[in-house]
Amino acid sequence: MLSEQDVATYRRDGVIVVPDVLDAATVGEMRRVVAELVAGAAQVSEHNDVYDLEPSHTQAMPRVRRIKAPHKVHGLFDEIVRGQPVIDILTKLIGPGLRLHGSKLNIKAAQYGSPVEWHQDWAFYPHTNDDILAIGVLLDDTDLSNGPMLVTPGTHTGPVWNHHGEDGRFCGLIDPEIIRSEIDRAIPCMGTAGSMSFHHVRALHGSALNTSNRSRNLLLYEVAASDAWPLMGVKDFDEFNSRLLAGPPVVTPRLADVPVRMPLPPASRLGSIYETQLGATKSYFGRAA
Ligand SMILES: O=C(O)CCC(=O)C(=O)O
Repeated sequence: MLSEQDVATYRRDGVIVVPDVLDAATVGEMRRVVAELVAGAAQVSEHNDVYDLEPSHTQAMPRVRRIKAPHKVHGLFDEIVRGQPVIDILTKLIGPGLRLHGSKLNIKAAQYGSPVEWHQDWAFYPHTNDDILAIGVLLDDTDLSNGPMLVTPGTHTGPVWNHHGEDGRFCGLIDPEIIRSEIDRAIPCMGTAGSMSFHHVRALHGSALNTSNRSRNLLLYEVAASDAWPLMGVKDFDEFNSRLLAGPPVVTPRLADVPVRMPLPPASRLGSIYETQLGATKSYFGRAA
């Protein structure tokens, strides 16, 4: 599924899209589960461990911005990331040892799905080395009209930008003024539903408000080489190892010469990237209503 050319492109650009990794039946089943989860938000009036809600959410009209940690919420999402097609691709990009760092399902609904401001994932979870990437599973056909994720090629080998706000706290976004030329070079991750993007943990990316009449749901899995250890520490070693996707537990982290900024002091608003970024005064894409 992944050619040598794809691997070379990933190493050069820090981003690739692999078409049609999942078949239509699997995508259909995932959409059914997502619709069920969104309907379940009618029971909820505030963000909780499962739901991050759109600012305009009401119980009468449930509007979900994100399902947090979907691999813990429904077995199907855990199966997908452990499936052979995904493991084969990951092994070529960052393997052989692999550990799931986390997952999230960004539900960018038609007409109001929230933007995500420009950032590098690396600023949120620095590790001892940067053999880490995020998989973006396209659950909808995605093109320029419905808010694709935008990634700037080559930024995965550049600096880690400041993601702190004027109050000195981590705020999860970069002042757009200082990355204007990188924003201008960004490319959209587009494709048919079932395709997957793979972007390096240091790659600069963001995405606009969805103003189209089609949803743009994106299931993200963050995966690290198993010898990349989080600099913020490991609280529960058994839980840490339960997220291994391939290879044995590792107690000898690999240390690489990588630029690091710690996400400290922590954001004033925690819970999701959307909340964290609200702590900033700057915005490139504008706020959702
Ligand atoms: O949903 C998107 O387009 C961007 C996702 C992202 O960068 C994130 O949630 O960290």
